[in-house]
Amino acid sequence: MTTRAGFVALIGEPNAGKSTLLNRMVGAKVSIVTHKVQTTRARIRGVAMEGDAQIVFVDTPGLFRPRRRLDRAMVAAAWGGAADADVVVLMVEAHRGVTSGVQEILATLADRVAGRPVALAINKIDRVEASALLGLSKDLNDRFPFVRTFMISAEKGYGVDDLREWLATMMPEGPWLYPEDQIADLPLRMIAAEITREKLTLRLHEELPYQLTVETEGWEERKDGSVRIDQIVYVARDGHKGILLGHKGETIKVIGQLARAELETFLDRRVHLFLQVKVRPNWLEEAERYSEMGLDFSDGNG
Ligand SMILES: Nc1nc2c(ncn2[C@@H]2O[C@H](COP(=O)(O)OP(=O)(O)O)[C@@H](O)[C@H]2O)c(=O)[nH]1
Ligand SMILES: [Mg+2]
Repeated sequence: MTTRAGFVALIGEPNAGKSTLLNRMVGAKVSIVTHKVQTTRARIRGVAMEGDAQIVFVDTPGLFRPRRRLDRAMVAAAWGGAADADVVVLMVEAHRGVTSGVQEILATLADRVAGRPVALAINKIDRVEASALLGLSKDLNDRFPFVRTFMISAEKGYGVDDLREWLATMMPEGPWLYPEDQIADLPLRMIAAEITREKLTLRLHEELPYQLTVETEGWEERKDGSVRIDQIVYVARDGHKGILLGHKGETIKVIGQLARAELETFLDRRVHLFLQVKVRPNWLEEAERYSEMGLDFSDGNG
């Protein structure tokens, strides 16, 4: 049997649906998804099998105009993912079309991918009339030599099988990179931190989700088969800590319950989750916080 294996980088503006597509391809939730932009911070890999091919999807933080150090490190991780991949898939939202953000991505895409094939995936086709898609596809293909165009809905699953089958044919011949049953290449402690961060992001408003980070401090397997997980939520300000805790600690309690429930499903066992909130005014400038997120601190120099 000839096996194939390679990397596919999913790139696009924040909220394009990259994490949703990765999760669907993998068949499990390995990357967190929210309706808010810039949810994904690090490069997350998910592994999908298609016939004899192993496709390693690399979810990336969105490409946008970075302002803060964290933003710059995220954008660098995203472009880094594209440069390392065998195939790049640019995701564009059907209902938003060729935004200025998409134009900015297209402006440097050719240089960044250095000859690697780039496919276009017009996503969220469930949100538009079919008749609008042809024009958008033509417009985008006039702007960049995409090797293929797919119309998909990552959320509903439309067109996703076609995309995966085509990607499989594009993978170079070679041995599989991961065991056949592995779906993600992210340490469990990091996935656990991401799950909590998703619940925080969904629950908290405005800037707060972008100003916090979650780290798994302790992971203790217990004799009864359960696991005790200790996590720290770092926030930048006292006021943020207050909001996060809520009246009599109600907010953090609810978030902890939601995160624990999802962790139990994900790990398939009982979980005792302990969340601690710490104020660290400077965490956005601390190298260690970046390595915990899987980002390169120096990429944020700018
Ligand atoms: N209607 C619709 N919504 C989608 C689709 N794919 C993703 N979304 C939603 O778009 C938002 C952003 O998705 P996400 O995967 O986090 O985007 P990312 O920032 O590119 O990783 C979430 O609310 C998703 O549920 C789709 O095909 N159709
Ligand atoms: Mg994402």
